[in-house]
Amino acid sequence: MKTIFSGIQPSGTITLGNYIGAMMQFVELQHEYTCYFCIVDQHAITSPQDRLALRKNTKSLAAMYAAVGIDPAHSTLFIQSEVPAHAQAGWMLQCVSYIGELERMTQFKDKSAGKDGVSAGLLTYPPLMAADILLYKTDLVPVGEDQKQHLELTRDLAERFNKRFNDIFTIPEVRIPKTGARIMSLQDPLKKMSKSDPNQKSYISMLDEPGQITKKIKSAVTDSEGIVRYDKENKPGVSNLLSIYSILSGKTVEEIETIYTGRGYGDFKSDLADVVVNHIKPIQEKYYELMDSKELDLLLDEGAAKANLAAGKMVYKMEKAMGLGRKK
Ligand code: ATP
Ligand code: LTN
Repeated sequence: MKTIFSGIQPSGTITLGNYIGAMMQFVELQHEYTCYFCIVDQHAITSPQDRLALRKNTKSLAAMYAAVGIDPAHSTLFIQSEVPAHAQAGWMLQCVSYIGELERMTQFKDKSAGKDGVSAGLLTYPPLMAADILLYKTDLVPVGEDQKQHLELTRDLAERFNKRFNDIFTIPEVRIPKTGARIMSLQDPLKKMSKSDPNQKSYISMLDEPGQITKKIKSAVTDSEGIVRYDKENKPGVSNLLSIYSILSGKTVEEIETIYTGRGYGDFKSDLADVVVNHIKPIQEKYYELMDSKELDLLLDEGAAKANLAAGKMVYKMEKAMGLGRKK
């Protein structure tokens, strides 16, 4: 069986963008692959985090992974900082990365733009991500569109390491969903929906209550044409809502356009709110059940044990290849 690895940062509550772009793929793929899903808390601290909030978000993300359907019978779910091999491999891969290529990463440019006190960790974020992936001999990495560049760098680093030291890494492929790879902000449809956006109206959290969801969708930015029609270039707001509607309802965009012919945005938005609420409701129920149980800790303990075993072996190989310590 081929292997999948993916990670999500516990940097806030999961959004509908994370769910559609990443988690929906995970659930679908877990039956066909050996899967590792990670809560990348070491990536989250590349931007300032409140200690208690980070802990809470870490547990919450674990519960959300399980609530959407990540099944421990098929997938290994674990916390990055509980597997020291990630930091060890991350350091080794930093030493084969060039500062120039890290400075060219658009996520680094976006997150550091205009900020004082940008951490060195924000710059060296990609080699840690490469470590996450390469430690497990990963074949496929399901992510949203925004992570494509990081995946290209991961492949470059793996090839460079293989050539320079020893041929130990599998070169991973990226998997980006055909639709929903980039769910946009409800307030600025030219920006991606992001859980660390200071404007809460810009995203739907997977834990929002029905009333909040309806309010956020009703205030989503559209245009003045008044026609429900997919046109990403000229109607980015409506097109984004159409994508969400289509993915969560299983109807094609054309079918939805037909339903709303001759009707305004009001009806469309109100039905979309129902679609989102009905889709999220069972996930939320499962989530709250898990948050109250001891199941999560057991699941994460088991996940960390399995991940440590696999990742420890690869760190050994990396250190040996580079000549670290006394490994022969
Ligand atoms: P942050 O805002 O803290 O940087 P984020 O919301 O962008 O976080 P990540 O933890 O960086 O989320 O991403 C987790 C996964 O969700 C990644 O695979 C990423 O590609 C995907 N993802 C994030 N935002 C979106 C989006 N708006 N549409 C589709 N996929 C997304
Ligand atoms: N960089 C990713 C999160 C992430 C990840 C990974 C994704 C960290 N390590 C390994 C896939 C594979 C992000 O910001 N979304």
